Amino acid sequence: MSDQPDVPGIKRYDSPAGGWGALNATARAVREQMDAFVAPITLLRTNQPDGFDCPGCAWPDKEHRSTFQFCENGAKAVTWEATKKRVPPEFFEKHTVASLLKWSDYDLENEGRLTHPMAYDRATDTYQPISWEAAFARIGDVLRSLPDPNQAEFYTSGRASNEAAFLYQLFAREYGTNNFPDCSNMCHEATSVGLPKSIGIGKGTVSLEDFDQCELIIAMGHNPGTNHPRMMGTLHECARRGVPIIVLNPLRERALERFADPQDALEMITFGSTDIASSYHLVKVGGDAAALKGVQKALLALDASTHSDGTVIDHAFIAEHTIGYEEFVDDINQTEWADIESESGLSRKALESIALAYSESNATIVTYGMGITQHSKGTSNVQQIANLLFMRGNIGKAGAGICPLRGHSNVQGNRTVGITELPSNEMLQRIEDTYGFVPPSHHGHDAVRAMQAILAGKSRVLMCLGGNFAVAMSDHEQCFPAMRTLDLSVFVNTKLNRSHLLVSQESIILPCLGRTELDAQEAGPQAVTVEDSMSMVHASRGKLPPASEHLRSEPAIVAGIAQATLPASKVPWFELVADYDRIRDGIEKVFPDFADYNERIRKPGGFRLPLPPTERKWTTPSGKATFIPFRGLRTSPESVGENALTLTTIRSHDQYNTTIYGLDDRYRGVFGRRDVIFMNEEDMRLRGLKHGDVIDLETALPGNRKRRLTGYTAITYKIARGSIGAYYPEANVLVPLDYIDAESGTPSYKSVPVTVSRAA
Ligand SMILES: Nc1nc2c(c(=O)[nH]1)N[C@H]1C(S)=C(S)[C@@H](COP(=O)(O)OP(=O)(O)OC[C@H]3O[C@@H](n4cnc5c(=O)[nH]c(N)nc54)[C@H](O)[C@@H]3O)O[C@H]1N2
Ligand SMILES: Nc1nc2c(c(=O)[nH]1)N[C@H]1C(S)=C(S)[C@@H](COP(=O)(O)OP(=O)(O)OC[C@H]3O[C@@H](n4cnc5c(=O)[nH]c(N)nc54)[C@H](O)[C@@H]3O)O[C@H]1N2
Ligand SMILES: [Mo]
Repeated sequence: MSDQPDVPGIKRYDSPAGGWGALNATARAVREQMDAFVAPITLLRTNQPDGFDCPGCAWPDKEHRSTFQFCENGAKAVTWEATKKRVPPEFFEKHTVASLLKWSDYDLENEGRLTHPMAYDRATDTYQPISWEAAFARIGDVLRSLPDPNQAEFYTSGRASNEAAFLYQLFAREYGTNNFPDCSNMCHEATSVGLPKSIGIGKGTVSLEDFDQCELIIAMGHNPGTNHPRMMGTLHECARRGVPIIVLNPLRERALERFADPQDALEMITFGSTDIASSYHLVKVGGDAAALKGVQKALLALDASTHSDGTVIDHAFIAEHTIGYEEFVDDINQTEWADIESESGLSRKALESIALAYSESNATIVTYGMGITQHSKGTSNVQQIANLLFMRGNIGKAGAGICPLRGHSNVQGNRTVGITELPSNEMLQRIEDTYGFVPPSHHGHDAVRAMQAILAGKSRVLMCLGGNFAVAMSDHEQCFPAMRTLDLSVFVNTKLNRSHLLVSQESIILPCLGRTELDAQEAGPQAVTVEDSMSMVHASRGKLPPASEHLRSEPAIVAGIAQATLPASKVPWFELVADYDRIRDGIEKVFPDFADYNERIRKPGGFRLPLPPTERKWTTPSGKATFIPFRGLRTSPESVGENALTLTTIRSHDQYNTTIYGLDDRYRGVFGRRDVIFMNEEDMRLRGLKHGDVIDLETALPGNRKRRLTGYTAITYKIARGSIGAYYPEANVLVPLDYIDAESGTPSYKSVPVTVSRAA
């Protein structure tokens, strides 16, 4: 890019990921947010057996030996929560909601921790302090006044502990609804819906030990250097052991190319690094299903070749453990190479090379993230990965399996303890047996349906246990005004965000403790529990003094609301909250997989929930692992308009979902700004654009409303042809609310047809 014009804030970044850059950034995060004295102790407690679980990501720790102290983005998550900055009532006194709406997401959260319960006052357009009891009473009054409990929505973001999430679903169910929109609906829902049909359970099957034994890793659609930073330690180890790592990603991501482990003294001293990817394939955005079909096709050909004589495919595994193979093979045979190449953007030769490497590995793990799930065929994408693994018996074998990279640190746990809009009869029966009320059995709303119900005026109350629902959702131009039409919105949060400012008839902010903080209840300091990406459940104990004496824990807030809403409740809310062991006893009764819950979490490292596929037990309707063919190749609908490109929306290195820690995206060479569009040089040339041109984007899907993002700077990047990238959440304005994966309801945030033009 040497002959490129200079563009402000865009610089080449030639260093490996990790290394000294990461240590510097960690130091900066500490300096900007925390007391220099408290910070080191806090960071050292992260992911220690008696410390707290890092709120940064859901990657497990080996034997719970923390490798945390050098994890840059973990440090950002911790320091952002444990910041010394505060948002007291005086702050709200000084700033009207109208004025705060002009602030950036970064500025809003960077003000610090919320300290008091606050209620919106329309006369002054400000939030005013309210007592906890008055807030609970008001919420109870409004909820009780609804003619139908299904007019309330109970959103959860995956940071909530098992204890908080369990109480929350118990409350909403006793109140009378299964409306559980959840961040998971925007995230790994394609996994939760797709994998049970393939393998019987909607979770990953590998453990960290499998990475010690694997012979090949295929990494698809995730960016671990930024989003699963502790996974880099594992990948680094594997790469050093000589395990090939094949990457499919439309963008060149530095951490997947080269990484210097800050814990490796030699690498640090010598400014060395380790190559991570053995081969890197710039698959088209949305081209994964086609790429996987290509690999499958090449694998079938290898198996049929005289040389291998039917030893490439694990025919014994397929015969004993699976159904649907013939139909699956038929579909692959009908798929033409020319179509596979044009849809995936990868050459037949490249896909054959992946198949060859796969055929030579005795134990393969496929890891994947949002690049696979957030498509209109996300569920099928996930099932294609399972199909590929079945072909060589790579599930239920040491060193092999499927590894979805979960998002929020406890998003998987929330699901396990009952946050679901589609409750099973078994769970409902057990709730009834345990607590003595009959929970509703009809299906409730997921995230998109909840927002649609709010838009239609059918849902009147929105309660949010964490998160930033309106901003995380697609289609801000529709969703933001919809929030204002509610009778009541309630936000349990640690920090101020834009959802709070889209005030309803009434809005209440309830400030809660974070993971890092001491949670003292009647029986003394409490531990909460979380489940990581590998189904390990363990305790988390905060130690820091709370950000304000007025904060309450999430379980206590849920209990307060529940008691005020349901005065005749069958659940002894305050008794449960006095000692979280009692909440866990309840979880164990409703979910028998948690047998001896309290005992088992007292052991360092906790315990693993049962994963039948690891023993080749398939809890599918047929009792077998199931090949599910993917008909056709396209993962997004035909675009309208000429010359459309496919937009993917991604996270920068300085962000946690809608939380913007800073304005840099170091590894992609972007500094101090987020208003950029990553484009392939050839795609730019064909449109008469050059590096640094200011452009407008418009969604190219059928429909009559124009969705535009204007005044963004196009920059050349190593990205697959036909694909462009922009940051989430800014680009959410381009994603129609109903543009979803029909099977799982997941918004197709990662394949939006758009046209680009020079800015007007
Ligand atoms: N620091 C930090 N950590 C986080 C988060 C965070 O925002 N910041 N978020 C948390 C949450 S909730 C989640 S869900 C995870 C998200 O973790 P990721 O899944 O890694 O998140 P994304 O940034 O959305 O990016 C996905 C990657 O997929 C690639 N990609 C985009 N489109 C496609 C495609 O069509 N095909 C393929 N193969 N790849 C594609 C992008 O180039 C990018 O490298 O991380 C969690 N951890
Ligand atoms: N275009 C596009 N949109 C996306 C995505 C994408 O890739 N592209 N990704 C989607 C995904 S994967 C997800 S998971 C969603 C994320 O959606 P959410 O989970 O709703 O959003 P977050 O940004 O993680 O929530 C941030 C807020 O959480 C609060 N918070 C932080 N810690 C705590 C805590 O301990 N307790 C409580 N109660 N509150 C806390 C803070 O107040 C902060 O403002 O966004 C989705 N939206
Ligand atoms: Mo997520």
